[in-house]
Amino acid sequence: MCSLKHVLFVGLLLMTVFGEHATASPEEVMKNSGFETGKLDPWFNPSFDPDKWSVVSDNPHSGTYSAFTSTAGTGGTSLVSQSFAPVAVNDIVSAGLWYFNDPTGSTGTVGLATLLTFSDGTSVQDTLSADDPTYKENEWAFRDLMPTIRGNSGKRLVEIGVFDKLNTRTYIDDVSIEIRDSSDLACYKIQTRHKFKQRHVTITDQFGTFEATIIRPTELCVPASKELPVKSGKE
Ligand SMILES: [Ca+2]
Repeated sequence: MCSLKHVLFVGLLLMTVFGEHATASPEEVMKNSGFETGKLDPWFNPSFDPDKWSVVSDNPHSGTYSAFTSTAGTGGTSLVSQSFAPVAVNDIVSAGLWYFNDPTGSTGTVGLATLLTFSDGTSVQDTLSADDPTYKENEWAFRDLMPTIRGNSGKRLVEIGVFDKLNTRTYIDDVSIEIRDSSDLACYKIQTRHKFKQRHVTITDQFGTFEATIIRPTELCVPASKELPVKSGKE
């Protein structure tokens, strides 16, 4: 491991030698995440569900449409789901949805529930309690699913399903799961040629400390996540 002095030197080197920073954008897993096709597909209701979700245009969070169900007066709750190719939990960089609960006739202690199903057949429910300070009614509010998803590290997510609050009129919109691109490297192009010998360096960023060897580099890439190796470009 290098001394602090060495790390500081590398920091200065990066500042003076390397210029542009480029990194891949996260990739959206969900299809029709904001219901802007005007149809539910590829979202689906379980066949036994009597209070099916549908796409409506009277209360979007963004765009023109959102998904809606009313279980007010039925005493029930309703699920809408989407399946997708397995996604490694460790690759997920963000996950969440917007919900709008109109509490007419509302009962029950669960404000919003999201069912997360994995490729091994297990599932967990992300539960937002109706007495949680972050729970909202009669306004659009965001539910971050990452704390629950992070608790299932090592699994592969294959389906997400959203329940409305018991006995409530509920809208959802912009349901998003983003994964990092597998080639996601933060790359620095060298704009000024400095003469120096082969050099072993240590690079420290928000993910930790990495060892690298620089030999007349034209570009240096460091991992955008800690699972990826350091790559050093050569002339
Ligand atoms: Ca929308």
